[in-house]
Amino acid sequence: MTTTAFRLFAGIALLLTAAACRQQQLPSAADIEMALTVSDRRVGDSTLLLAVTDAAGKPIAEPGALSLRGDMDHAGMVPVFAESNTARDGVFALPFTWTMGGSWTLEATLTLPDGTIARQHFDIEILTEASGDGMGAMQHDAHDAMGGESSAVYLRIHNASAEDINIVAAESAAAARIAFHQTVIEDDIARMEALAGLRIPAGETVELAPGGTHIMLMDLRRDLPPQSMLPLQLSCDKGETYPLEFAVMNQRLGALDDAVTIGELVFSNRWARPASAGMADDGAAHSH
Ligand SMILES: [Cu+2]
Repeated sequence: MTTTAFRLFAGIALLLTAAACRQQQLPSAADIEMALTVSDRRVGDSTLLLAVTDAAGKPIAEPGALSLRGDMDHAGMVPVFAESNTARDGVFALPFTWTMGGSWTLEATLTLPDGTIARQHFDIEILTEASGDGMGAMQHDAHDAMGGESSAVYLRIHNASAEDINIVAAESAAAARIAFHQTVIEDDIARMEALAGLRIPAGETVELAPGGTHIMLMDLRRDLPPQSMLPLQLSCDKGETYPLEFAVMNQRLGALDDAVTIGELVFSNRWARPASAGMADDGAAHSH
């Protein structure tokens, strides 16, 4: 066999292999339909049923592995994940915990046995449980009632002095209301608790980070697009003010080279979540 003939033969063999692969019953990613059923749309435990079908609506018997990521539109909430690689008649059943009431986005990523990946998004409105601990419910309502979008601000504060410093106020032209919040997780349910301020102990460093303490911006007066800067001023109970700028970004990857010293405090890793001021006209059942 000449080299050319061999190449031709190898080429045909390759084509045949490709055709054989295509003959499996797996549809391409574009032909996959995912339908979601949620057992409970209230804060707490739920079971998600995700049915995978082909373009003709026929269940895919072996749909491979499914991973789910649930994100809340409330800035600062940690995503919730779930995974399964066992489906019955094309239906995955996954336990899932709604950690907070409000608007959620679920991203379903399906990896078929041949490595094909299909993705689909679902928007789900989760209700805050009416019963339960009154305090938590009240603070929840306060959160849910805010018009427009909110943002959260994070930073690291180091106190270089020998005395504790209490940050008691935050102001910014970008938001009508600003509060210090702490995410409290009880029985896998997260809720926000308002803090009177932030105490920075002498010689210590306090970190505000997603899933923990954050500075919440509510009733935004302007959009906070990624790559913009947000001015925000903190002040302590002795009257000293700390005018700061925060880099607006989706997430902070690694440390930021942004340390500034004002008085006895060193501020670094300053960033804020992107958000749009919005008009709260999305019919999301806000009462005011
Ligand atoms: Cu908050």
